Order: sequence, then structure tokens, then C-alpha cells
Amino acid sequence: MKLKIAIQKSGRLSEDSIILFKECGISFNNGGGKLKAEATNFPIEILYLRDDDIPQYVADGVADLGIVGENVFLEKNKDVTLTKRLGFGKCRMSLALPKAINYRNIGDFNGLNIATSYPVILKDFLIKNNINAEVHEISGSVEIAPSIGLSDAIFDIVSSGSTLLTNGLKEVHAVINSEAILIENKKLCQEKQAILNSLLFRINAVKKAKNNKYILLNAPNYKIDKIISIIPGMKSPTILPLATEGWSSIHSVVNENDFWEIIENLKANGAQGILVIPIEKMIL
Ligand code: PRT
Ligand code: ZN
Repeated sequence: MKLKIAIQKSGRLSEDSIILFKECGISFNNGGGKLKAEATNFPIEILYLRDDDIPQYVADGVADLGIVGENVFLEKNKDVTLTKRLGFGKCRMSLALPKAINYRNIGDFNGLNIATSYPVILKDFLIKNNINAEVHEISGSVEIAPSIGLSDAIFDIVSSGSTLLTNGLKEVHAVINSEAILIENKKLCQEKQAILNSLLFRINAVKKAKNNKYILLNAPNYKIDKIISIIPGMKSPTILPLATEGWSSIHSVVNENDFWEIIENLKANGAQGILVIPIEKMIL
């Protein structure tokens, strides 16, 4: 039995989806036409599809799992489960107006015509905020709609914001944040559920490792207690004596988010020769 996973064939999520499987130690036998690939060392099969089709295929059980942007998941609104946020493909979906317009609040969208490729998410937002605007659905190049007189405003994906800027628009309200997510068919059999659990175990180990760093440092022995309180580690730090009398080497794990604060604190408490090393996998 194999778990079938649909990923984007060619687009912004393709490369990172493949990297995720590689980091999980899963290798593929890439077929010529690139419609399908079988893993050689794990019971999964990859189906390469357009991202727009993935929620439907997962809902129908043609694929058991899929990787799509949360924006596509919300827009398609199919009967699938959001299994896990994956941390790549991050973007937001925002309302934007021509630069010259003086914007006060979302009430300003009343009476406007808004172009978008995401009418479901937009209409849901407008209803929840009691805004009476017209939604004009177009399939691509949404950002040029105001300049060619097709709409007053747009609702689209924004990442760096440079596309808006070059089209004379400004982002005025972020409606949702999005990242790549793993979605799951609602009726997986037990055997497939077991494969999914072992895949999730690997994904979690990879994600956790990315958020943490291995740290090594030297410190005088009388500072050890203080330093341990700053870097408590997974269980507790490793302490090894240095050849120089009265000094030790301390090894631990620190979280990426608190990283710089911790380093400063360590230095202030006598740590020297601090080395920080990426962790490949982390299993608790
Ligand atoms: O062919 P297929 O239908 O599979 O692909 P697609 O063309 O529909 O999707 P694709 O590959 O463009 O994007 C796939 C997913 O990547 C999206 O559904 C989002 O979840 C995510 N993502 C992340 C983005 C962006 N960042 C992004 N910046 N999708 C699109 N963009 C566009 C944005 O619309 C803008 O026009 O990129 C442009 C540049 O953005 P700025 O703000 O950096 O200028
Ligand atoms: Zn698409």
C-alpha cells in the first residue's frame, strides 16, 4: 500500500515540497513525463498537479494527501482536513488601492469594484465586515486591473509588495496570512493513516531541527550554574572538562527565536569561543 501525495507540478511550492521530502530522507525515482514519481525507500507516490486541482483530488481520494497554499485551500473550500502547516510559501492576501487614493478604513471599500482571482475568500471577508462592494473575478494579472479601468481596487497575493508598487498600487489591508499546508483526505484507511503518522514524525523532526541550533561554548567552572540556567537544553546541557584547569566546555540546544538574546546573555556571563551549528534532525 502506498500513500499518494499531490504536489504542485511547477510553481512556487514545487521546489520546497520536494526539498521537504528529501529532508525527510525520502528519495524518488523521477519518471520521464513527471506526472508521477515513486519513492524508492518509503511507501509514498507523488502526483504532480496544478495547485488549483489539488484540494478536489484530495477530497475525492484520487490523492490521499496534498501540499497547497492555505489561500488555495480556503478558496476551493473542499471537504479535506488541514493536517499541518509546513512553514514555506509564506504570503498574505491583501486589499490594495491605487496609490493616490486617500485611505482611512475598510469602510472605504463600500461601493467599489474589486478585482480578484480569489472571490470566495474576498466575499467571505466582505460579508463578515458588512461591506457592500462588487467582486469582479479575473483569472490572472489582477494587479493591472485598476490601471486599465477594469476595477477600483484589487484583492491579491502579496509577498514582498514589489508587484503592487510597480503597478502604482498600495496594500491597505491584509485579510489572511498563508503558507504551504499539508491537507488530508477525510477517510484514510488505517494502513494509510499509519504511513502518514510515520511521515509526520519525520516532518516534525525536520521542522523542529530548523527552529533550533546546537551551541558549544567554553566557560570558567564557577559560571557553569549561571550558564546552564540560560541554555537548559533538551534534557540538560553536556559539560566536559577542558585541558585548561578550571574551565569547561558546555554543549546545548537553543531556539532560533531567542538566539541573539541568549548569545548576549552568555557573553555577559563569561562564555567564550561560542560555536553555533545547524541541526539536521531533532527527535525528542
Ligand atoms: O500552475 P499552478 O496553477 O500550479 O500555479 P499558480 O500560478 O496558480 O501558483 P504559483 O506557483 O504562482 O503560487 C503557488 C502558491 O505560492 C500560491 O498559491 C501561494 O500560496 C504561494 N505564494 C507565495 C505566492 C507568492 N508567495 C507570490 N508572491 N503566490 C503568488 N505570488 C505572486 C503574487 O500574486 C504577485 O503577483 O507573486 C507576485 C509577486 O509578489 P510580490 O509581492 O513579491 O511582488
Ligand atoms: Zn494555480
